[in-house]
Amino acid sequence: MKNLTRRQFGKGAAATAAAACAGVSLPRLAWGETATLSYPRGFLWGCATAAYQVEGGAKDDGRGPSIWDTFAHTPGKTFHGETGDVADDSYHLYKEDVQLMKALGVSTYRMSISWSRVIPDGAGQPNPKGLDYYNRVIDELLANNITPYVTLFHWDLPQALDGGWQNRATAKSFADYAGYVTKKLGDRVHHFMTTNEFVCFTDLGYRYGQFAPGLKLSDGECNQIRHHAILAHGLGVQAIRANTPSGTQVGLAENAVVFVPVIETPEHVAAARAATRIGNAPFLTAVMEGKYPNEYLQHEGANAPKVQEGDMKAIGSPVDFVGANIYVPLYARADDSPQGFAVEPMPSSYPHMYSPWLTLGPECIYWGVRNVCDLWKPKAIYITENGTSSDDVLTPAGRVEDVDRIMYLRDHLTHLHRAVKEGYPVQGYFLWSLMDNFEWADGFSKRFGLHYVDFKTLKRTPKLSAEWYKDVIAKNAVV
Ligand code: GBH
Repeated sequence: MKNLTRRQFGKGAAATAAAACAGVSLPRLAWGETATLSYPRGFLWGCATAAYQVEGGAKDDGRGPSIWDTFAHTPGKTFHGETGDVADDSYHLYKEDVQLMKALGVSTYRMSISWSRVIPDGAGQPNPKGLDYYNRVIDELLANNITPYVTLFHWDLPQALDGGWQNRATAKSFADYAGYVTKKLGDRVHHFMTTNEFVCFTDLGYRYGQFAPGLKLSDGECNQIRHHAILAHGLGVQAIRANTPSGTQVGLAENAVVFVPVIETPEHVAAARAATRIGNAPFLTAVMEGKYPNEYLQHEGANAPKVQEGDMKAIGSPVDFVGANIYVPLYARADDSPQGFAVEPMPSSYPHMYSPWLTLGPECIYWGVRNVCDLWKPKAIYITENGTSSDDVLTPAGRVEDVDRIMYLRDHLTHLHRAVKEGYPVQGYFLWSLMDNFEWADGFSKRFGLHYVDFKTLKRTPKLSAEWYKDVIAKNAVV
């Protein structure tokens, strides 16, 4: 009798049991050979950071204040009143940071631009010295064969913009800024993301007050702010296209809520997909469909956003890729409700990483990709962030043994491999983060880096997870 191929072997328990009964010897790997999960050739391995979290240099060379400077300097808003005034001082140490990346072997770096460094008042007069910093960083990356992926807005809104995201004019100012910067950088940068994580700079900033500007407005006001945010994205896409060479890839980085089917059966899979569409209605769904789902508008009723002629068309401007920031799952199941799904409450015993919100469930990275691709068929998708905090301790020997971070990353990359293998167009993975940095309201109390940063001396030390990621990149595989 013929040996089963490894593929047939994979077909399941029934085949295996049948083969065992028939006394068939199954092919095995040679001793010492390992069954690694290889990624495709050309898969992009990278790291991510954001301007306010790493740069410091808050007042250098004419940078204007952002709402995060104001918020962090307001007593009681961040952990121990910590601010991004100095952070990792990447403003001065960027060459060292590029060498950290080079040592890891990453081929790409996702960074963001501080709007108020480039246009201190948010609108009007640019500050060439601010732009020069980004020219230097980009040239240094390219000289080291690292491809920059640039986010234009990662929450640090210029303080001077009247009314912030409450003001519709901010969307237009963003588009002007996006057009200006991409025109200057577009000769060397070919991948731009407009905004990072709508919900964080709208709801968390204006509805729940946890993030800058720290307001607690009403649902209706918040819906309008969300609308201005996605409008900024859409007008931004148009401005970038108008100012960059054809072929420039434009997308966004979004932390769409990831719904995982409780059990992988057709009805629960469909429920998770439907939940993805409705659960992200004001953000990614509106962007990908150029329309708010009726369910959302009906649900919000009088609180629904006021939409002007042409807004939805701009919002739905085609993107070249979706960037997905994926950290945590939510579980969905099919039910008899009109919407056809229910979201499971998380039991109090559900495990999490060092940050309480970082609940485990590494299959979220697979379902995040699959739901988005099945719903909207983007041409390309990147994991623009994934990573974890850990209670890292630098030993006297100068080591950080962050085995919990390695566990988290290994599990996620194992599940991401499934998406790649099934043919979803996953082009790359950006690990959050290159180094410990200013973790917003958590200040410096939550470390997400592959490199430990001593925030007094600014010395960077690779953690065990950096060695681990370097090995993944070298093998282009997860073991
Ligand atoms: C991303 O946000 C950000 O893009 C990045 O800047 C950040 O450093 C990184 O992840 C790690 O957090 O304290 O329970 O109120 C991830 C989404 C939204 C997760 C805000 C934490 C606060 C939850 N974040 N959320 S809680």
